[in-house]
Amino acid sequence: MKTALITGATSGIGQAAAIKMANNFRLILCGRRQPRLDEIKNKLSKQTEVVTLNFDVRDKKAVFEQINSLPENFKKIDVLINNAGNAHGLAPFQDADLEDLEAMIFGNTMGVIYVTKAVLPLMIPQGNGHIVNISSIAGKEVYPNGTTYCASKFAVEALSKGMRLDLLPLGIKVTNIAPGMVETEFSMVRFKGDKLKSDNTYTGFKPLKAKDIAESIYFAVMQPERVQLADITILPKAQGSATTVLRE
Ligand code: NDP
Ligand code: 8X3
Repeated sequence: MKTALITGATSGIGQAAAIKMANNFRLILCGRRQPRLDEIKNKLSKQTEVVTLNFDVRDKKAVFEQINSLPENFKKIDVLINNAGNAHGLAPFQDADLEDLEAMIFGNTMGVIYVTKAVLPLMIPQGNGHIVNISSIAGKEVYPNGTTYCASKFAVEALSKGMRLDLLPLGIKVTNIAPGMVETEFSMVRFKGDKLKSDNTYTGFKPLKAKDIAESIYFAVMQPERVQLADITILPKAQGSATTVLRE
């Protein structure tokens, strides 16, 4: 059975991907909230072998230490899902909190770089593998007040394209998935726990559910070896662009 490492497996898209992929993969599930990691491990261990790793993707040392500490029987990784990430704040660039901007660039962009660099030595020897990077509609379009979140996801888009080129001779496929609005813990994090602002993000239309994105992740990784899905953009039916949403 193949082994998949999923970052951000404690909620939202990453957790839904873990649940979906437990059918066909041994799982390495990563996040910072240990009780959540324990909970999902307990649940999915009935279906497959699961190990958890607790690290902040912004912490280069922790990323490498944790991934290198995997038990020997988990040291061949076939699939990497770079999903961990969040938006922090929604404000004009000139007013945005610098620490929020750092959290997005270091988490959403450097996190993908650190985790991928740590995983590749465990993937390359097999002569094949698959990396799925979770970007966003914010990686395709820049919208007001989202400048640095968008920059962090534009970088993910470039990383996906560049990795696809550089990893080609190594037999490693790269899929970029760019969701529109998905109702997860994302807006609670973006608005720092302000439930009203978070709820308002999703009122008046049907947003995507985390499991909708998990279906596409699973579809991408279950393709025949010869097939490389390069880029998938997934929007709610009511969303036409990053900022165009048809609300009732
Ligand atoms: P959630 O807030 O529900 O989940 C985010 C996940 O990322 C959590 O498991 C969290 O785990 C983990 N995470 C966040 N920051 C870090 C960090 N610094 N180190 C380690 N883990 C981290 O949001 P989503 O499921 O919606 O987001 C998943 C991905 O999808 C993100 O990359 C996001 O940008 C992207 N996305 C989301 C969209 C949406 O509308 N929801 C749309 C497009 C893309 P923990 O807190 O335990 O560390
Ligand atoms: C999350 C979707 O539109 O809030 O990446 O940026 S959006």
